[in-house]
Amino acid sequence: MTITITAFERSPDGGKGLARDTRVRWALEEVGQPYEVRLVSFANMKAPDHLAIHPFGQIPTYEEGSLSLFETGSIVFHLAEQHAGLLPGDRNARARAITWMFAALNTVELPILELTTARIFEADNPWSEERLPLVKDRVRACLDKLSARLGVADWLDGEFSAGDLLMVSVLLRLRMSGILDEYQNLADYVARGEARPAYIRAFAAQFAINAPERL
Ligand code: GTB
Repeated sequence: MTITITAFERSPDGGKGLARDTRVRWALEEVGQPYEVRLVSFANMKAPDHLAIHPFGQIPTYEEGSLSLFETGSIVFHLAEQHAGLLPGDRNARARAITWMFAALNTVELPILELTTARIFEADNPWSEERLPLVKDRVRACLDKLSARLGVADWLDGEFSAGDLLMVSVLLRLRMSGILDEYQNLADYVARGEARPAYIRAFAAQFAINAPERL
């Protein structure tokens, strides 16, 4: 059955791979599933056809036969359940990998999103400069613990899993801020993720659409 995902017609990041379709593409590549992409404009995203699939009018979405999904966590989980390669077979190891998926999206992504908001959307406010260090420190408080837990391991819990896929995707957003480089083991962890052939294919596919020279 054909899998179709949605992505920005023009990602505001100009192909840096930061829009959330990249993590879905990465998961699809990890499990070896071919997919098609329907590109949507900001106006399309808020139109009834798209809202029927994504109630919040966002990307990415996932369609496969009669199944439509939204939320990257749910899409990656669905792929990981349906295909080998993203979750371990052992029951407990599988539950721990799923826990890392939630940790990436519920614990680590939140302060990172807050930092993006502070750096980009609040930058013009008179209080922005005063607030930014506080927001950065909240990111560091989270990374201190993540870095301590990862230690010298390659991945968060044994083999690479959907938990690592989401954690690396979330951490990638920090690169521009310089904070990731304060944690050598996390910077290396992200680099390991980016070096995976599946990630390279996913990145190239989104770059082909969003590269500045195409726009
Ligand atoms: N929780 C949802 C999920 O995980 O799927 C969040 C989905 C989401 O925020 N989608 C964004 C979107 O559709 C795109 S990824 N935004 C349009 C809207 O809400 O109207 C967020 C994003 C946007 C831009 C960049 N960028 O330019 O760097 C990076 C990430």
